[in-house]
Amino acid sequence: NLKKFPKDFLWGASTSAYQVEGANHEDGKGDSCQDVKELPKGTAPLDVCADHYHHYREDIQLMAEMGFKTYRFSIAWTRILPNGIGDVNQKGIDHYNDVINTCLQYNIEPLVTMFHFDMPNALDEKGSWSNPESVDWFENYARVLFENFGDRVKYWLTINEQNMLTLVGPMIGTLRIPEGTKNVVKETYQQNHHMLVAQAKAMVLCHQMCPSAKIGPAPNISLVYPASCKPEDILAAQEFNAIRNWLYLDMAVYGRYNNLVWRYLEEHDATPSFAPGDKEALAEAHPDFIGFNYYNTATVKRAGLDVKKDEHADQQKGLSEPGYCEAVDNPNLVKTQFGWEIDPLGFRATMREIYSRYHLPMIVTENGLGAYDKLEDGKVHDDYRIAYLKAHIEQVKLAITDGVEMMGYCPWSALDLVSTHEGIRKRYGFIYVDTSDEEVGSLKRYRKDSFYWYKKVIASNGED
Ligand code: BGP
Repeated sequence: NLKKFPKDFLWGASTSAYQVEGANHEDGKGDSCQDVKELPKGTAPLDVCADHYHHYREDIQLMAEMGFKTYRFSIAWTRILPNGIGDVNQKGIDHYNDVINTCLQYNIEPLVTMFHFDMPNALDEKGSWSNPESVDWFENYARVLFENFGDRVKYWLTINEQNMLTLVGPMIGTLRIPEGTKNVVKETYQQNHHMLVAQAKAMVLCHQMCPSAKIGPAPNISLVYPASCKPEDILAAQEFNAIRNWLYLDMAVYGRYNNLVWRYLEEHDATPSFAPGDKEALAEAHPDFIGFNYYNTATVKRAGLDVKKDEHADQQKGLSEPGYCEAVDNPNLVKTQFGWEIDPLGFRATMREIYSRYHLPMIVTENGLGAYDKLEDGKVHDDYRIAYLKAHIEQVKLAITDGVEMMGYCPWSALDLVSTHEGIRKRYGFIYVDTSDEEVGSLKRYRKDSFYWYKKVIASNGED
């Protein structure tokens, strides 16, 4: 007795500007923190990526062929405002106008992320999110976006994975901790506070300037499991759930800090300072829906102060919290080629939990399998990706049957692009892009097996 996907369910897929566009010095674009960061050895440079900047028409046409109802992409702040603030770059506006119009021409709703890991370098040099002015910088950028694109974009996402920026920002290359910082936790959570207020102001502004548009956050939400049924592990999992997940959604929806997080901040002498007006802005703002990225769950056991944070942890591998918990492998789950656990049932549990806490419509803004794909005779037989996505889509259906309001599903990624730290060899797309970490290839696009499979899924509205 499974319920059906709603008729207007937004099937699509996602990308982000700095990982897909390339052309990062073209048409007046300013540098972002990603353009100047030192890349891990052997990963593709970001000046080409999938060259979506020049291929977007062809790419959107392929998305239309798959039957996409939505395309989630991010706007590069530095194409619009090369220095983050100040002069607007008309060529950047023209570019995204054309991307948006091309989507609309194919009846694809643009789902636009305002900020996906790419702080303008000029603002990075002014301290990035550690500077209290960052709230105004972001609000100003949001205003320019709403002014220029608000007449056509119905769905906005504020900040991609703010929780990952806070937990592993230096690894992603986005959160900057000033040298000599004595209390790193305090500094980190002050920056996090600025992002939260910036997000709140952007939501308020969106509702004022574009009353028919909808806006929401896009954190990475994954349920945290206790490693055992020991009561202390249960408490540890609750605490890490609060630090990893609920802080961000409690703030976006209710405008207040989660009590367990506040206790953690107090213990680290790290409670953020509120500027005048912050409290009001946080209270006034409200999202229309919750966007969230899901790749897998996390599992923790209670641990003492001797536990170390893993400086090299990526977004999904173990994040331990000294004095609180240690990340452990879940022996019940298998892993991808890149060591990420695969947990479709955890996806349903996560959707249930988010909905029962916030009762807002939800859209999956990322979910997917990174793998080494092989192009042979113009084909990519990615049955492993089909299996992963199929298992997760089944869980969306089950969550809908549970009564969760699901608006859409946008796996990562529409086409192959550069991973946050593994190069282009870690591929996620439905569309194969002929290029590698070693050299720029023909950039020709190929339909993977998953392309044809997803097309059928969309055509049958998730019944096939
Ligand atoms: C998310 C990010 C994306 C994307 C994805 C896959 O955390 O929002 O930008 O890259 O993870 O991660 P990775 O590229 O590290 O495999």
